[in-house]
Amino acid sequence: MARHVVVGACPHDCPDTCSILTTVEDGKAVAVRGNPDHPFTRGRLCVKVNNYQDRTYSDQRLLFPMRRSGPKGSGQFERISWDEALAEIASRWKALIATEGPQSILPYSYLGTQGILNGLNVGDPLFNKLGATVCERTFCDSASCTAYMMTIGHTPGADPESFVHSRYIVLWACNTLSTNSHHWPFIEQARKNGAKLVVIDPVRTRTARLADWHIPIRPGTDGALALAMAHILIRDGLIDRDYIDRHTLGFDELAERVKAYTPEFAAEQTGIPVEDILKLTREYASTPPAVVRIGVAVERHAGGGQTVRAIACLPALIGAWKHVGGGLLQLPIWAFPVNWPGLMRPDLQPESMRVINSWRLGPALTGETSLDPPIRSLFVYNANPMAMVSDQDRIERGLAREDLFTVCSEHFMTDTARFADILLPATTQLEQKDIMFSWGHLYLSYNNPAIEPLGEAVPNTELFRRLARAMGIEDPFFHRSDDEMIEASLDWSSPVLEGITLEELRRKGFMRLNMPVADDWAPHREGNFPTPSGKCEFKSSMAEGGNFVVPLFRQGYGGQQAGEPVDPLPHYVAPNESPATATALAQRYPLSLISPKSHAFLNSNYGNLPAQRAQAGEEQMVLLHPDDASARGIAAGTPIRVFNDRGAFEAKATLSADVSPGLVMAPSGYWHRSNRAGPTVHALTPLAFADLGRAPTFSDTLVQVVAL
Ligand SMILES: Nc1nc2c(c(=O)[nH]1)N[C@H]1C(S)=C(S)[C@@H](COP(=O)(O)OP(=O)(O)OC[C@H]3O[C@@H](n4cnc5c(=O)[nH]c(N)nc54)[C@H](O)[C@@H]3O)O[C@H]1N2
Ligand SMILES: Nc1nc2c(c(=O)[nH]1)N[C@H]1C(S)=C(S)[C@@H](COP(=O)(O)OP(=O)(O)OC[C@H]3O[C@@H](n4cnc5c(=O)[nH]c(N)nc54)[C@H](O)[C@@H]3O)O[C@H]1N2
Ligand code: SF4
Ligand SMILES: [Mo]
Repeated sequence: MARHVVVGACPHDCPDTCSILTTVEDGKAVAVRGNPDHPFTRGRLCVKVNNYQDRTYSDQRLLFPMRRSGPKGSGQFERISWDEALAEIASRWKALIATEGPQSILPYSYLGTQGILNGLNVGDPLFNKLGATVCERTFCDSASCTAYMMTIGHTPGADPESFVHSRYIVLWACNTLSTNSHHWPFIEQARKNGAKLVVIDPVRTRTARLADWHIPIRPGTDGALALAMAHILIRDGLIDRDYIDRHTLGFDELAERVKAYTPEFAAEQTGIPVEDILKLTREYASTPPAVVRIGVAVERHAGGGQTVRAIACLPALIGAWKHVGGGLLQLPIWAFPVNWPGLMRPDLQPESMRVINSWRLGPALTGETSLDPPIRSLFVYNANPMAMVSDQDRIERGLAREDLFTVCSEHFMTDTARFADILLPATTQLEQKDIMFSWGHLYLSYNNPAIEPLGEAVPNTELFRRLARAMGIEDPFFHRSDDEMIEASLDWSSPVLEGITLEELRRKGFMRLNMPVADDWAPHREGNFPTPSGKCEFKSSMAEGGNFVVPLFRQGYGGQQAGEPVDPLPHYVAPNESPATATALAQRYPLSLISPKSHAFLNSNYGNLPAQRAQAGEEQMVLLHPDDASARGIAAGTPIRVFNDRGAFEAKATLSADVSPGLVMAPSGYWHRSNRAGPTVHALTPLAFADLGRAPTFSDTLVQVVAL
């Protein structure tokens, strides 16, 4: 029996980007395990991925191109050849381009796979070349990143491995044990050395349960807490005046601004007692090295951007950046010298480019956003909007349109794929080649394919080569091999790639960027922030012009609209929908609904697979406080209906004091077919954007719950 081990990397949109060893026997992948040599993976994969071969070999896999044979959304398809599929797509698109113009085509994608080749940008050059509508992908972290850039620039921030040196660790809206679990050993190591772990989260999550101090907070009010912390630090002289003088901009204005944000104000907004706000601030200032790790969840509210602005000011105020293991960790992705323009090819976009935001898919498809030309063809890959995007009812009505030609490239018949006219089979990570950045550590990874593609599945790179050919595009750029694309995917002249060769990377599967070792590296000890001033900008010079586009967050990825005025100083923006801010609405819908990540699903991935469903619970559950449940006659395990004016979904009640009264929590990722009545949480969430980066506000949602 021929048996060998192939080194690869996890494809998922997850900060950990684990190094995976796949055992292959006679051409078949029989097991995957975490690479013990990878300093972050440390030999362990999570519950989502530790049976990844079952995803690859699942009998639910789409392995051949198919054409719809029943009504839209019926899930009835018949097998066709790739030639037939490509010919049909090309003829429909050519006709649309000739009659209605290329903007009648909308590509729709995100990070189904995170590989630099097959991920975010793989379709951009083709759709730009065609002149299609550009989909602005602000699914995740765009408010946060815009705020972060405005304050400290595109720095990787504190090295996640340097947390072992921290003495005070704040996990702010981050459920590390579920969503970033390979960071946990570093935090535990710090705790063995005496560090204190604080978790700020409305829910007593599995991470919060293990913390030294869990601070429950009302959703969407973190900005008030951070601004009050700045207020206390300045008022009580807990700041590092020397660091502020040398390495920050706009301190006097910030000091003036935060005068209004008293601990009493913050207590009223957040529900955290004044004493706790004082204690948190004093401990944070007096226990160096102090570090904050912010999760993405903090941005999903009206004030998501300003919240991150305020939090990003705190480390500079106390000089936390001076210490190894101090500062702020958001997304170290900025360390990777990815050749974004080479991947996206914005130069191919026509001047008259039209942009539609990914969160506005529903109204764009139904025609409620008036569009000329209307969207006549939708091409979905690496995304599952029916499960993950607000305004589910409109998305479904849009997808059901008879005059919409929908193509979907997928592993599985997702809630979105069911509505396709043409379905195209995509390879999984075991069947494709890629090179990977990480947004949770500083190792570049290489994914060697472990097995041949199953059936007629193709990697996204090959999909777009085929589509380009079918559309008559002969430019060699569109026909580069995967190896040629890998060569061009990074800026190899960057100092952080010094000493890294593709050959070695391919062999080892991962290499740390050429950056100082975590153990004696404080990246901003001497300032050197990659902002226009080189300082931490309490008062943002990017905002002052009211005209900035954050690098990477250009059209096509998402970000602040050039020209939109932004207050240069951080300030508090209360949630759009909360019992305190929407009092009339709260009469009818008194409960706040949040829908964070499920422990066993990766966004909506694995929502159809048995092992992960067994772990997550077969059916959507909703966590309710026992007082809220008994007031509604709801017992544990009872079927319930969660609703507001926008829609409703059904679920099973789980009663627990892990949520405060007034809060309900529904883990995201469940598919329609596993829900009792079809719709999922996004039937209820709003379309409003947050204050920066056109991020979603789906956690600003008021609902009512009744027993069924
Ligand atoms: N298991 C698992 N891991 C994942 C994913 C997954 O789906 N499943 N998805 C990946 C992706 S795409 C991302 S972006 C990351 C996200 O990683 P995280 O940011 O950790 O994700 P969430 O679980 O959405 O939110 C974290 C915590 O924030 C809390 N929270 C919600 N609203 C607020 C608020 O207003 N204030 C505060 N302080 N806390 C709040 C939630 O209760 C939750 O416990 O995870 C990645 N990893
Ligand atoms: N309620 C709620 N909504 C949320 C969130 C939340 O926490 N709660 N999180 C938000 C965030 S942070 C994010 S990042 C987005 C995620 O939104 P999406 O990226 O749309 O979510 P996924 O479920 O990861 O969908 C990716 C799809 O790509 C497919 N896929 C995987 N690999 C490949 C491939 O190689 N080729 C092709 N063609 N397809 C592939 C998968 O099978 C999957 O169906 O959702 C956002 N929406
Ligand atoms: S999903 Fe995240 S934690 Fe799980 S194996 Fe992949 S990278 Fe690692
Ligand atoms: Mo995300």
